[in-house]
Amino acid sequence: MTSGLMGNFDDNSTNDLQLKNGTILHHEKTERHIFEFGMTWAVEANQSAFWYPRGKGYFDYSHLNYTPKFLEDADKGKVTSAQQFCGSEEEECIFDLVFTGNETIANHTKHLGKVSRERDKTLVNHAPNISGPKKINITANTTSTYWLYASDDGTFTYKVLDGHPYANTTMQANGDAILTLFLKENNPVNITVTVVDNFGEQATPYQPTIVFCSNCSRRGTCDFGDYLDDDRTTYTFKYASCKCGPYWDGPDCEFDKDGCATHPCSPLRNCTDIPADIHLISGIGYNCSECPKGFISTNDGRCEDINECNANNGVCSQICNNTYGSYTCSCFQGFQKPDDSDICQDINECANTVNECDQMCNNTIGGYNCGCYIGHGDVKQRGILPRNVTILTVVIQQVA
Ligand SMILES: [Ca+2]
Ligand SMILES: [Ca+2]
Ligand SMILES: [Ca+2]
Ligand SMILES: [Ca+2]
Repeated sequence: MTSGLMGNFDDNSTNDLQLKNGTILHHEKTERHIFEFGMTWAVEANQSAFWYPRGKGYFDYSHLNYTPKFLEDADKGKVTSAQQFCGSEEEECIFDLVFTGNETIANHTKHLGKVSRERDKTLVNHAPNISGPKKINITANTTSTYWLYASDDGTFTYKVLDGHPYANTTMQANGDAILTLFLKENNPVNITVTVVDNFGEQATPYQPTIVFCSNCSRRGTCDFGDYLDDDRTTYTFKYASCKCGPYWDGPDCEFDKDGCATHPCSPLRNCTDIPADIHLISGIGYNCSECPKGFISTNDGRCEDINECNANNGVCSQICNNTYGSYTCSCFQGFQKPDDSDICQDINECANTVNECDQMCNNTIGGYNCGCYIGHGDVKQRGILPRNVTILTVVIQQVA
């Protein structure tokens, strides 16, 4: 434990003034007592640890016989009038006025005392603190409010450093403040707020990250947890994405959503988008066309080929061939049909070179016969016997 002129640092203020001989000055410590206490600790010539210039020594720097003036010994009337002149708390001023009688000196002392006390207060002053939410969500053209908190060992006021005129603060009786924000434009802004205490000392400024939402064209909702990949983004200013719902699309819900984008219709059906304002009412975002001609819609919405041959033979007179999306009609052998008709008609083989008859040709429905003139060998002998051909003997009358 330390001891001596500076006390003994035992957290007990009643035993601080201990004389060198061990006596403790307890009560009613007058200025004289305190002076005498100090003098008991005065260093003697053989105890000095100082180095002195050549030719000088301890006694050149010690005035052991000097006794200062003590206010308690002064004339009481002078003290009272000095107290009135200086103010009862201004001890330095009172002392100087009592012993010099000079008001100019006393006033100067008073001024120095004041400056000194102010400096002391500044030295022990603590800087204020400010805090608030790290992230602030702002929707365009909408007022947002957040709480700010500050603390200090004295009084303080809030001050918006950056962000005028978008941000302002309203201090509450308990020292907290409401930060009110209103942003119209969507270009990045910085908002910094601080508090300044009664000594003019400023807190480390509070600067939140702002997440700004365009308001999604008033067609969707802001997603403040999901940022847009916007070139204007800064460390403290982000852009919230929009959830546009089923009707609208785009970063700001500015586009009509294409209901056909996900190809909702079955193959062969055409998809037509329905405009958002109608979609909003009907709840339907697209239209699927009917199945094309030759197809029929199944229960699950697919388009299935119609087998036209199942009904009335497809209106074909002879052979019906189903195809994907249509059908064709064709004819048995010996029949043919014009391109523009489904009706098969007999081919008159005798009227063209199709027949293989040597002498006589007789057309039949679906075929033809060959015959020979009288006296000529039969067909077999000629080795020519076309299919569907019967032997026919015909008498040719000579025309006179
Ligand atoms: Ca302070
Ligand atoms: Ca649409
Ligand atoms: Ca078909
Ligand atoms: Ca024929």
